Amino acid sequence: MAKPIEADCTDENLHRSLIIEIIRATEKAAIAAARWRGRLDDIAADKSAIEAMHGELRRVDIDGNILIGEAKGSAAAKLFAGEAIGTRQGPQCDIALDPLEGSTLCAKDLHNAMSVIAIARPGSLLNAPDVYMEKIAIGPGYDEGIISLEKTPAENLAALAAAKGVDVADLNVCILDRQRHGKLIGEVNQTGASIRLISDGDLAGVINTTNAIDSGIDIYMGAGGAREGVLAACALCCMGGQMQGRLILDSKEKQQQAAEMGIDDPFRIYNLSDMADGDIMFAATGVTQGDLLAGVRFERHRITTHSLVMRSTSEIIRQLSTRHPLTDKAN
Ligand code: VTB
Repeated sequence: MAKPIEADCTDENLHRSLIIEIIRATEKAAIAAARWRGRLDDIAADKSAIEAMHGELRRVDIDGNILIGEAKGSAAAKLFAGEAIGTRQGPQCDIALDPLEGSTLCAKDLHNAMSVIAIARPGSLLNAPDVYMEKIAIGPGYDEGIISLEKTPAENLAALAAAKGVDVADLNVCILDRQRHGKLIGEVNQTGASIRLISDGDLAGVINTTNAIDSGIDIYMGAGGAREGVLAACALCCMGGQMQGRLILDSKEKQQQAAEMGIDDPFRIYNLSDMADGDIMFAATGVTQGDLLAGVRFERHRITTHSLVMRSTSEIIRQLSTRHPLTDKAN
């Protein structure tokens, strides 16, 4: 007989069956969001995704704490950081989630909107405040430490080009298209590297570095949301790669908020393992079409979703295509 989830968890490890539980939640959220694809209403898309993910997660046998979640007062007052989730009948875990990463992408039906959840043992994820984070990331297969937030963009690109055995001009750098990145974009442009400017969705930007051949992205640089930073770290923990992050705490209020969350050095550079460590499970389902994941497909008799589900301890990465009936049935 199968052991109950709690009995098969150790202090370090989650039960592997939780993988299927979290993927159900990203699939449901992605389908709900996809109904709003291209309808120019990011708030409605977000709200639908939140409701759908909440409906699934509350049924899971975990004693879950949402560490990285929706901002309080956001589209639906659910899935916010600090909320307890699950039946409370199972193991304790910390959860990082974004029911709809890239709500503007979804509203405009642009590439790479996705629904995401990461789950970990308590205390193994960075409790990041709702601020920006400066990020740099590359995929797996390079010597540790070849990129660093302490180096200039030109130094980082020269190191990566040398490690790949190519010219800097052969590298492609993914950066969020924002005014705050004017200096960074100028410096990267000066090196001769090409730039993929994205309008939103820097979680996909980081994840895409793990598959440079298909995505064309060699490195991610720039400042995006800190919560997307922690989710990206969870993904790289499972897929391999390197990442550093530094919170941008540029006001007394933000430093105070961070201090209350246990962050005493506002300038600290976090390595991957400082942001996500141990047994991490990560699931993502595509909402719109993406480089890594296809978007939700609505057909006459069914709905098809495409997901990625992985676990750091097993290093197994599954790509899952799921057919759903058009109307909800008991599952
Ligand atoms: C960032 C980025 C996200 O929104 O949070 C961005 O990390 C918000 O940045 O992937 P701005 O305040 O500059 O718009 C996303 O692009 C989408 O949620």
